[in-house]
Amino acid sequence: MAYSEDILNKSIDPATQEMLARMKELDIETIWDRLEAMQPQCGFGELGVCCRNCTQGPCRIDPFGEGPQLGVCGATADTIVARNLLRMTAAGAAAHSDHGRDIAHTLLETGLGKTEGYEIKDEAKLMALATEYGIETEDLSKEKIAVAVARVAYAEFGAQEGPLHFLGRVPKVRQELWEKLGLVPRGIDREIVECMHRTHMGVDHDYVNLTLHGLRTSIADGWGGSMIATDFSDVLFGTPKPLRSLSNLGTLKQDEVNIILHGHEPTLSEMIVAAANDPELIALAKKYGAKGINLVGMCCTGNEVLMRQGVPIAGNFLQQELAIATGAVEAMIVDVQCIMPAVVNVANCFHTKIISTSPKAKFPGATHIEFHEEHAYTIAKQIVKAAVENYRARNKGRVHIPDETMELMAGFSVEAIVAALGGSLDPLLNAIKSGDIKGLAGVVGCNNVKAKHDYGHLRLVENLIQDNILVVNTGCNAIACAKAGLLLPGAAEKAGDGLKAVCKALGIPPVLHMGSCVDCSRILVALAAVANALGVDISDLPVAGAAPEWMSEKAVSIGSYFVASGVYTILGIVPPVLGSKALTELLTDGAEGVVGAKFGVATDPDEMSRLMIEHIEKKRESLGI
Ligand code: SF4
Ligand code: MSK
Repeated sequence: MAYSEDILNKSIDPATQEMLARMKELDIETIWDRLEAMQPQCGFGELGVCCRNCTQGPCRIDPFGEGPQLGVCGATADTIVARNLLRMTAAGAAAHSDHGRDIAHTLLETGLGKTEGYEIKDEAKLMALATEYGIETEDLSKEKIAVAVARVAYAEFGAQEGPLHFLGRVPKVRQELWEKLGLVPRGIDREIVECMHRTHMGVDHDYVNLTLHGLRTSIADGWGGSMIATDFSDVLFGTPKPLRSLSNLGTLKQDEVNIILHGHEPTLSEMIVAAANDPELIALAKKYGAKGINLVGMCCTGNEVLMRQGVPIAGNFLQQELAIATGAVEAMIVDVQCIMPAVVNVANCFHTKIISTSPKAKFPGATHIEFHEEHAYTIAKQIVKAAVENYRARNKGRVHIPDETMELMAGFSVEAIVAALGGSLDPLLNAIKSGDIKGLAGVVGCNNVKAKHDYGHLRLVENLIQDNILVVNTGCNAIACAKAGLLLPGAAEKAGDGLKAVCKALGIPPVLHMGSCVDCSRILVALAAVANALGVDISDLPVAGAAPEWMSEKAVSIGSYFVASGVYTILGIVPPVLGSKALTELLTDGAEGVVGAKFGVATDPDEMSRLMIEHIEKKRESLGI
């Protein structure tokens, strides 16, 4: 089908193009329409030079040097931009870490026997965590060990002194560097609170000092809250292993009850998966004329249930409204993060129910069925039942599902990668040393309506694999790659000869899906393992990171902890820092002399891959390989 230039400029994904045309035809507003209506967006905000941290403002610095150069209190552009960035880091780290805390809570309650439907699925990982935490496990049941482990993790959030336990996973030389720089986080919550304190009116005005605290806070996220989220989810729901599934909007079914799981946390979604298989509910669906119950995921809750249960993934961030506009969705179940309030407006044009479930995230106009672990399965059944009953309200004449699906292989936890390598990292290290694999790239992050949907993700990843760089990914990048077929072993045909041969020998794709946003922590663990095996720091490795289409504050924290950990990281969307030349220079240049890595910014994915490849080649040269 030929679409207008306007639609082709919005997305390169055929299912998205089709639904954009459909929504135009139905006159339903999308995020792209709202972006257009929002023009021109505030230039001060884009540069990061506006401050409303006290009521003497709002203040903004004139970027052209003609108007005010100081806020009412005397704050400079450097102070204001650095404070704003630190608040973004704090919000991102808080989102990830609060998610981690919730998973620790579920493990605690499960160990205490207070939850319904949960069990400890990966006992080996629980035991490994207990050892890492120094917990004596002899003669203890796995439930008692779970309680002890969860209590140690709980304490990590409120600790007043560091280091966090998982910092023991960081290469020694980097631990020492962080110690020297004062970057070792104390408690996770403490660092986030301190961000808010420092950015309060009249506290920290030194952009370098503010930025260093941003790095420390991000470390508390990556090596703290996010890592707890990942590891504890693995204990409760199982550590992912390679599996096959499907992606894109064509995973919605004409003749079944369609339920979309959207958001970030696996606690509820895992129970919904179980409830959707309940014979009683399937029988009810059949009674109403549906052939069954079809669960699909979206964004990172989707990634969580894809990685562990093989639940198909319907799309990434920019597809949430479009999925509802298929008219085939009985319920979109949402928890926290990346859920646009506008989904309620689109749902109002159809029979779809938006069911919010978290006490932390309510959506005006949605149905709220609050989720609590103590009655997890009962509530999950109630939610699925509401969706099934809503099938009767579906207007079959308005159903329009794009016929787009793509197979994928996901489930590459660090453990799964090591297993695919035959039980040790050696084959990977040898391939890196021989040059068959030039290096590793972590490509992560969101979609952003300001960038052509999925284009930056795919172009960058294709360029990298062509140049024999093995890509690991998470979040919405992984979903973009899934839809384009890059998560299949057959995608090795698109890779350079060296990487192609390695992938074929191991039967793996050249792009390995490692999970949701919090699972960027898996990438950190993998990098630490490679660095330790080579006896070097992470900053010495031929690796680079990128977030081609990022939009969320979580991405600021992720980018920061990658840089703090020694990974050169390129952003495809310019962060709001250009209003401070000094801070921009610190992030994109000076940081390298401090933590051995820096940020890059490139809005063109070809430029982005060029910079990453150049960096990887430079590191190979320094390592003498
Ligand atoms: Fe203006 Fe200073 Fe108040 Fe910010 S803290 S709003 S720069 S007076
Ligand atoms: S869902 S944070 S849009 S990756 Fe994790 Fe996607 Fe970004 Fe949300």
